[in-house]
Amino acid sequence: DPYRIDIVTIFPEYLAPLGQSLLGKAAERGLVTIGVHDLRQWTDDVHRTVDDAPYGGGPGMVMKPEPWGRALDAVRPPGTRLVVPTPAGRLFTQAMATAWAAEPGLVFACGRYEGIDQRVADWAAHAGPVSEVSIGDYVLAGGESAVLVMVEAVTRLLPGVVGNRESVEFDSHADGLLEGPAYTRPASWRGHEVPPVLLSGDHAAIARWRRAESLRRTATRRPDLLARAALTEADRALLDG
Ligand code: 6GU
Repeated sequence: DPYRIDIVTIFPEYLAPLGQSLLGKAAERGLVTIGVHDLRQWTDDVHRTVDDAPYGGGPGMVMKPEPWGRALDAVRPPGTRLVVPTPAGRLFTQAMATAWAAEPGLVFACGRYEGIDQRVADWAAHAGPVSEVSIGDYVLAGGESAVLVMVEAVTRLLPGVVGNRESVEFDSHADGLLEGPAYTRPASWRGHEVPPVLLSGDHAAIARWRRAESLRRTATRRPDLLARAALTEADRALLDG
């Protein structure tokens, strides 16, 4: 069966890019099925109201629970993970993308304004796992662009979606480290040279050099990742050297 993704939003047009490029091809090939649903179809008033003022006062509006309850009753297969994008969530990681790609599918609930009434996520836990996640330490106007990011991260891990399996195994973050630099022809360009080891034909030396670049780059740019990475004695020697 194809991997099934359903997205509920008040801005379905925002998800149009999901029909493009890698994902569009995966859908055409029957590897993934994506449904985008307008939350307003589950409103019950003439104004199709989806939000209301927060209890306790304060700025902004909160999304009402009733349309969300009806939407999830309609689109969420029992047991399917519900992902709620929110800047107040746990940080989305490559490890989550890998775990989610091994499940049968996902449902995304996109909030706008000041978020969705908390009882929706709390209630939804009766029917399966619920993940409230953020894609980084900055604030977006809504969850739609975060869903584009997460859907791309998950679907490129599905069997058959990316042609070259190795390009997934050697990704930045796959081993907890950043990838080092990549080069192609010409060997000399505007006074900048390709590192000579890459032209040497010495595969062991190239592998050692790449590991050292990956470690050095991670130490400089993401010391937080390096602190968590499983390093060998050889890695420590490369870092010191
Ligand atoms: Cl998932 N949603 C919103 N609105 N802002 C964010 C975010 C999500 N992740 C980072 N900032």
